[in-house]
Amino acid sequence: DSAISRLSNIAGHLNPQPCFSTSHLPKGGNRGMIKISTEVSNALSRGAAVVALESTIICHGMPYPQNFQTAKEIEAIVRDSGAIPATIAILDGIPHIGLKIEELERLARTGAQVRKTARRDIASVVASGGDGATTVSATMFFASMVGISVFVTGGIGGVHRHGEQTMDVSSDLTELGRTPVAVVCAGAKSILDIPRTLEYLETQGVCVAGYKTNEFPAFFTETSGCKVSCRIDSPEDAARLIEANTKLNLGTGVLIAVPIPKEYSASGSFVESAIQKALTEAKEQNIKGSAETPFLLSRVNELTGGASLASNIALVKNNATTGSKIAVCLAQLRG
Ligand code: PSU
Ligand code: MN
Repeated sequence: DSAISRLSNIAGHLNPQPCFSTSHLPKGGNRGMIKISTEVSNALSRGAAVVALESTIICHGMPYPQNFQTAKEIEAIVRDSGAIPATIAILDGIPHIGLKIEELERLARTGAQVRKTARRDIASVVASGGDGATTVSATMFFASMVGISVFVTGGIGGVHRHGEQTMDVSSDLTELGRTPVAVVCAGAKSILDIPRTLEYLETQGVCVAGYKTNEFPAFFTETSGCKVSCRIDSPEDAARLIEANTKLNLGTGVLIAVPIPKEYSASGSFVESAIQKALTEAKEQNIKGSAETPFLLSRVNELTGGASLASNIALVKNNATTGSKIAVCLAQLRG
């Protein structure tokens, strides 16, 4: 299959960018297989704006059919903003960068049956030849591998509440500490311990930038009571920040936190009470580890009567608009 290129040949399709390096991959031999869609591959070789998108949000973050509808709309928003969308997932054991509509639909329909794939799961999903829905950590890994600098999602994982006892800290945070991709999100949900999440990001050396805000947003709400480490006020500001991070070879990701649009921000106490109830249920039912986030997301959605799903969809669309503008500015800056 000519569309499937050996990893060692990918570099030939790409415009060499300072951030793109395969040096972290094993040298020689079979470096594994990866499939980059023609559209994404062409965009990367032209140095055009490309926006990575994750697939856990499709399979584990939203129910069908809203997940399929939203995935299509997000790709359309990215295109309308002048960038090329690259949804990332593992299909039949092959990491895919850029999906066909049938592939998106297959993931959306199969939903939670698709294995949630964080960094630790990548090798096992590939080795077993199965399907994997990539989380923020796994999506960053593949985006960086092929030279995509901007990745749009809804919310990142973080330090879970009581994480100081359970040590349940999302690998999204360590990935941000080791992989130079800018992640555009609406902050972290208050199902997490937001102050400790930000402390951990500081430890990992991750720049957390507030987009037109000094406060780290809490996904459903614009504020969390926690300050960001820097503020940016335009896509140009964001592009300059990402480029500085790249040129300095810091090696870390950049987290760009965009508050949910005012008209969709759910009243804090409404969502908060649903979160408390979901957390209690998770504890009672002994739901832990990688099952916890999907459980809490779907319970909060049920308990808020779908209001949280509507807010979730609205904020991802808003992030797609902002993230695409950032990717376009970055491509211009890199000329
Ligand atoms: N938070 C959300 N929506 C999501 C996720 C997190 O508001 O869909 C998903 C993302 O894919 C994220 C992952 O990377 O959950 C984190 O899972 P964990 O907490 O198990 O690391
Ligand atoms: Mn976890």
